[in-house]
Amino acid sequence: MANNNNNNVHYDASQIQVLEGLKAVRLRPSMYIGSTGPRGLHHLVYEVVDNSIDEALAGFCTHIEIILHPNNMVEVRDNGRGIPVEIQPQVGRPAVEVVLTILHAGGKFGGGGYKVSGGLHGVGVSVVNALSEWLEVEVSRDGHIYRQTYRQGKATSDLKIVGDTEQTGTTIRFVPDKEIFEDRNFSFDSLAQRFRELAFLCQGLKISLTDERSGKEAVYQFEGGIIEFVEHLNKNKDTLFSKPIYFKRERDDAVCEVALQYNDGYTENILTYANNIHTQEGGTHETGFKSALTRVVNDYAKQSGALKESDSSLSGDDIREGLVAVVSVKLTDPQFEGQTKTKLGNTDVRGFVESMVNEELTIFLNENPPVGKRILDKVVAAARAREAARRARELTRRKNALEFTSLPGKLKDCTERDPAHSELFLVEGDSAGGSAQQGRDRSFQAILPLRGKILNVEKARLDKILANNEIRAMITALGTGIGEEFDLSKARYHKVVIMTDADVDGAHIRTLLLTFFYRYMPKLIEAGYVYIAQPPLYLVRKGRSMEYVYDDNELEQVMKKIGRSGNVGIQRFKGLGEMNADQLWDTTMNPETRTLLLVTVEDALEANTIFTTLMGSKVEPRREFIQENARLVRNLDI
Ligand code: 0RA
Repeated sequence: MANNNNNNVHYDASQIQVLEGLKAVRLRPSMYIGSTGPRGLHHLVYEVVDNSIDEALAGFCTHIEIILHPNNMVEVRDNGRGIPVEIQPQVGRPAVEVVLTILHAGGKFGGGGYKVSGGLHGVGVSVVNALSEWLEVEVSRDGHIYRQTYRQGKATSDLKIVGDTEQTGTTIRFVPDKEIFEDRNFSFDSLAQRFRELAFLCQGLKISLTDERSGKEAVYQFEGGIIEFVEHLNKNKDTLFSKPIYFKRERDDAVCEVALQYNDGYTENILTYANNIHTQEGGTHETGFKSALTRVVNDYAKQSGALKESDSSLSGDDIREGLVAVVSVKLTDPQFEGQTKTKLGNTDVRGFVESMVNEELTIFLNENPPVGKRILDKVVAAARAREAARRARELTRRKNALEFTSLPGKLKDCTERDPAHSELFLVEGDSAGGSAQQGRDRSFQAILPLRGKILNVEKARLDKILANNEIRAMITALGTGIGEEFDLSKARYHKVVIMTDADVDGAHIRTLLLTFFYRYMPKLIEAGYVYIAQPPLYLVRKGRSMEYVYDDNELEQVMKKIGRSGNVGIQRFKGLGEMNADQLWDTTMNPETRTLLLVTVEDALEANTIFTTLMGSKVEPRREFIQENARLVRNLDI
């Protein structure tokens, strides 16, 4: 590199700062982007897009375009004002170069104009530059197109005018550095999911994602903002009223928005955001929202006579049954706390959100009595059911203490007593249960046959769930308890294997079981205890030799290999019950030869959407989803 344009740069204090900064980022990338795995890789794109989002929030950008090119190149274009290009007096370099090369010179630079600033961890686009083997910025501004390129964060050219234009905007293209990122494969689905969320949160902003590798494309633009977000979350549900309720309030250094709508289900789904970051651990905005909601609905219930003065108040849980809400605040100076830095800490935000919801929701309910009535019917019913469930549970606890501690009769337990070496197979149907019982290695494999359809736990309240025999048997066999009383250390098996037929009914039962674990024993999934068995679909015989085949693709391969002839026979297993005990052992249960899929909950939001889509009241979307639900599941060879 004899002709590096940086040669004409004087090594003054600012230049040393640049080099030190880049070195720090490249030395410890995880400190800046979380990891150098897929998450960190995608974070690069989000960091760049966040800068364009800031420009949109400031009111100057209406369209952001993201293009995934072959050769690991990502392009992010916006039609904002363009990063300023004039010489920055303190540094003596063009502002755009400063933004791209000096740590923490990103969004805050330029002062004025920026009321709020997003950014996942607000590390700035210079971090992306430092971790890219190549980056190019193009600014359209003041009638010209300016361009500069960089390698590993260092300029490889000066900023140059390369053309003229009437437009304004910024384009950043970059290739993540392979010295930093082992896997540079961007996931269209992950990016699309996040961009959809961002488009909901930035009302009216158009975000398009084009994948030139595959030809896929997604365009998101929501004139309704978080109102449409709530509609989306409720799209497969029956709602209590047609339009989500929406409030917004602004003050000098903050804006808050709330959209909410009830459905006829029993779960609560409140998503909270601060500066477009999903605050998984909640925080002051969530607290403010919940306490205002509880108060307003209780007051309204008393005032309308649905609740008598002598009645005890409705609990927050009752009031949030079937509630879907999005709370989004944007602040000049957000404070993130908690284990994963996803808990909003700004104390004044609680009062800000709380008084808005107190005042606005009171007005709304008074002006919309039919909606108010439906909400009251729902929450009062919830309170009654909860009270009934509490009594039922207490009764069960006392009366049936024995029943819950003695193992269910249907369980064929193993002899092993160390949970770490014990496996529990949940098997669909009695006949398959029989084969599994004969085929298993009883020293460490237990069988629990499940008869008929498992209760749909999404549509039932806890009292009904606990009354269901299949579910009770499962809880008792597992030994962990359920919900708040769940205790992972009491698990009697460290592998719980769902073994169902490879057909639509099997997929349905599997989904019901997964929903149950997800809702009531999420820690069992997080601990990596839940698996899905992979029984074969076919047995292909040719003469004396035979081969098990696990899907249709594989069948095609196998048939190509052996060719069709008179002595070739294909047997299709319609269910586990059609396999004899040896076959079941060889193909599905023997640890030496089987494949198990580990169930993971990658992303609570996505899992939740999948489960609610699957388990909501409407049937059609469920069918489509069932085939896809393997997305929850990661391949694992054991
Ligand atoms: C600082 C100041 C101004 C705009 C920007 C930064 C800016 C940064 C990025 C990054 C990606 N797209 C962007 N668009 C704008 C305001 C400059 C002015 O006053 O005109």
